[in-house]
Formats: sequence, structure tokens, C-alpha cells
Amino acid sequence: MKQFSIFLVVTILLSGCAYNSFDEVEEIPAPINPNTTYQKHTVTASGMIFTPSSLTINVGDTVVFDNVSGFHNVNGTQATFPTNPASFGNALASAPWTYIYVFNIVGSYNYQCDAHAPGMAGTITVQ
Ligand SMILES: [Cu+2]
Repeated sequence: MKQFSIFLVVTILLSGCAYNSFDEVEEIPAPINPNTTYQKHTVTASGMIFTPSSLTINVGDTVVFDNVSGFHNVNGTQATFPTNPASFGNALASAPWTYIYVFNIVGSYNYQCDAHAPGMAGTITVQ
């Protein structure tokens, strides 16, 4: 009887683990290319500049725009830059904030801070 109880407890624990693992696997999004390791890059907004103002990344990479001081935004919309392969950006706001965008289309992207353009601007090349 004791052995049966232990067997029962072990069985319940194992099935619990298996169920949880299945849930976690389901939540992972399918990668575009499983052979690619995506990277995260950071562009800092501070003073009146983006640093780095010029950045080259691989398609699928993430860029974190990090406003550490001042009143800025990121405007990479096609309304402002018609040659951008896609629109991205956020609204003007005081620091601190972060805006995160994943670049899934190859090409050259321009962006600016609307409050401090054209001086405060940058380019991202996605290859
Ligand atoms: Cu600005």
C-alpha cells in the first residue's frame, strides 16, 4: 500500500511537470529563421542626439530606444520618411521611457525626434 501511494504521488508530480512544460512550449513564438540568433541593440536619446545615430543590424533584430533625459520621441513613420520600408515610432514624452521595435524588413530606415529635428535624427540599416 505504501509503495502504491509513492507511485501515485510520483505519477501526479510527473504529469504536473509534463503539463507545465507543454504550456511553456506553446507560448514561444515560432522564429522566422531558426538558424538566426536575434540581437538586441540600444539607441540612447539624451541631450539633443541619438547615440549611436547610425546603426547597422540584421533583419529580425530588436532596437530599444532608451530616452534617459529630455523630451523626445522616435518618429520613423512613412508619413515623415516615405522611403522607410515600414513605419515605427512613438509619441513625444519626457524621460524616462523606452520604445522597442523589431525590424523584420530589410532596408534603410530614417527617424527623427519631432521636437528637435532635423538635428536630432538617426538611421538604421537592416541587412
Ligand atoms: Cu528630442
